Amino acid sequence: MQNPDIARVFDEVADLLEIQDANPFRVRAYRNAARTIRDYPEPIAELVHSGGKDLTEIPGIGEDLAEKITDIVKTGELPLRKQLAAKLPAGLLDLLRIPGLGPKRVKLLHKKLKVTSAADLAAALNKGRIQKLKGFGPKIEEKIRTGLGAAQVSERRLLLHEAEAQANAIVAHLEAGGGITQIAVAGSYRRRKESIGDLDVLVTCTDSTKIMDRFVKYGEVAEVLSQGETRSTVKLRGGLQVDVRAVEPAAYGAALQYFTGSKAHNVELRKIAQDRELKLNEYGLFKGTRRVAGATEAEIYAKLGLDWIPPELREARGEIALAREHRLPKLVELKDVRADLQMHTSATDGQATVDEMARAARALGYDYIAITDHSKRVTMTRGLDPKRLREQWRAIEEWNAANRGFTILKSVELDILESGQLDLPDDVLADADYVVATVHYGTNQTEAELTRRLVGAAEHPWVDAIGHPTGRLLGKREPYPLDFDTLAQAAARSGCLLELNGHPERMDLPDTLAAAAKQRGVRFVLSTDSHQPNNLTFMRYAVDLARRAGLEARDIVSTRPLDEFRHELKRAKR
Ligand code: DGT
Ligand code: CA
Ligand code: CA
Ligand code: ZN
Repeated sequence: MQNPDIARVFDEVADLLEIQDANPFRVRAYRNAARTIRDYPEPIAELVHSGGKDLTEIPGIGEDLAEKITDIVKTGELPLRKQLAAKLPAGLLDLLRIPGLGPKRVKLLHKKLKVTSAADLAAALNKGRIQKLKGFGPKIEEKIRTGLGAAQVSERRLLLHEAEAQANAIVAHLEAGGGITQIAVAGSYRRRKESIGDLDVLVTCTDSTKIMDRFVKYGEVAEVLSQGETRSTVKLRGGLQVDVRAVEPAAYGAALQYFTGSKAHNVELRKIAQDRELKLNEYGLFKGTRRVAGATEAEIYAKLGLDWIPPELREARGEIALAREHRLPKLVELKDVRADLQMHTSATDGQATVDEMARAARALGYDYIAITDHSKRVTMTRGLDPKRLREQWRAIEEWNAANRGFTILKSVELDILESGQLDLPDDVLADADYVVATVHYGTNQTEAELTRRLVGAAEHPWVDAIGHPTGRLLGKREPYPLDFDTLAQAAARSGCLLELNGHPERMDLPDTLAAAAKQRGVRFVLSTDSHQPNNLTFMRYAVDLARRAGLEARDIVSTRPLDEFRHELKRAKR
């Protein structure tokens, strides 16, 4: 049982409570618990089994939650979840998986229209009864209609972060059995897409039958879909499907290339092979029946006249032409990153102090960070007014004076209000080192209104960056309507930076938009949007995003030493 599996139980409890009109604070407590568990860097099940560490030492986990976690790990179930679910029709929970439907809307559908299943929902849609409900406009109705079709065919995709926990555990399980010479997780996982359909594992080994036996006996397997000598497929608890294929060493590179994809990239590559009268498949690159390459990816690309292409770029978006012309970008790497420019503390909705966040960031090797607690409009988090913000800044100045060699920037996550005004006055913003502006409210406005708000903020003299620019929450909330190209042009013109937020649920900017913004001349910063020290390692996902967008270190201002970084900010040019 991996952390995401445990977290999912708590998320479901929160959903069930919310549908049943429970106290909002109780709902929030379970949501926070789910987040804490999902983000925890070590497998919690192992802590439970080893009994070494007291779970209540994990920030945000008290006695009650610790007991519940232990129940889930030991029995695979939580009595509370069962009790809550038993009070509702079974089909109701399935509705939560339909895009556009959260607990609040499901509750309304149930109460007002007696909807208890996807079939009921379809019927209500067809009778035009949905759009008459409060909170269900024509846009939502449309989204539900498409979602309802999709929900029946496709299962939920996992966040990269969740898939990574599973992938690491499976690789460790297989390796522990011995006999493996090479192993890789290919597919969208290796391309570092923000969400993953299934895991495609490749191995070379001495005895493939033994590996397949060990694989299907993995403790998290819920169902063995097929088992063969060289290929097996299982479904894990929680629904993730995993394939393992054993290949011969001479074909390992070819298999890795083929199963890394993307499909569109492979199709283009195969055409190039055909043009050279070669044949490319998962067993190798062939001239007639003779294999001319196959052991490594690099030799396959080389034989096709191409530089080796980093997996993150293999989406058939022009990377093959660049590889032919030896013009592939030198993609940014995690070690290039010198700063993390969005994080929260216990002053608002974070779970650690400024000092704890700074020490953890310093331990990761950064030179500087920005503490970006919310501004006052974000009342749910007790956002900071000018007085509290200036108090925090004074404490930060003292911290900086006492700690040489690492700098905390005085900053704020500044809310861009519904009116387009900013949430704090200019005299306060002028005293910050760095200001990142974001939209949290009024996201039901029109595209024109939202674009005007964001462009206005990007052009404001004291706004250095726009944070999580599209507002999407993966699998939960669609991006708000926005003319992104207009924002990108405004950002490029004014020198406003755009944030690549690597929080696994955000991954915002999306890779394609970041690539487009680069074309417009925009520069970027990377952040984790951390709410506790453990989240700081999410930086690797911000780097994944940047790499998928084809960004180099020079496109990202937070790869510079602090004095250069300050110099590059819009406020330095006044
Ligand atoms: P996912 O699992 O939906 O997140 O996405 P992928 O990219 O991992 O796709 P998946 O698991 O269906 O297949 C893994 C790779 O195998 C895919 O990226 C490319 C390769 N592949 C699968 N089917 C085909 C195919 O029909 N033609 C070609 N050329 N390649 C394929
Ligand atoms: Ca896959
Ligand atoms: Ca697959
Ligand atoms: Zn935010």
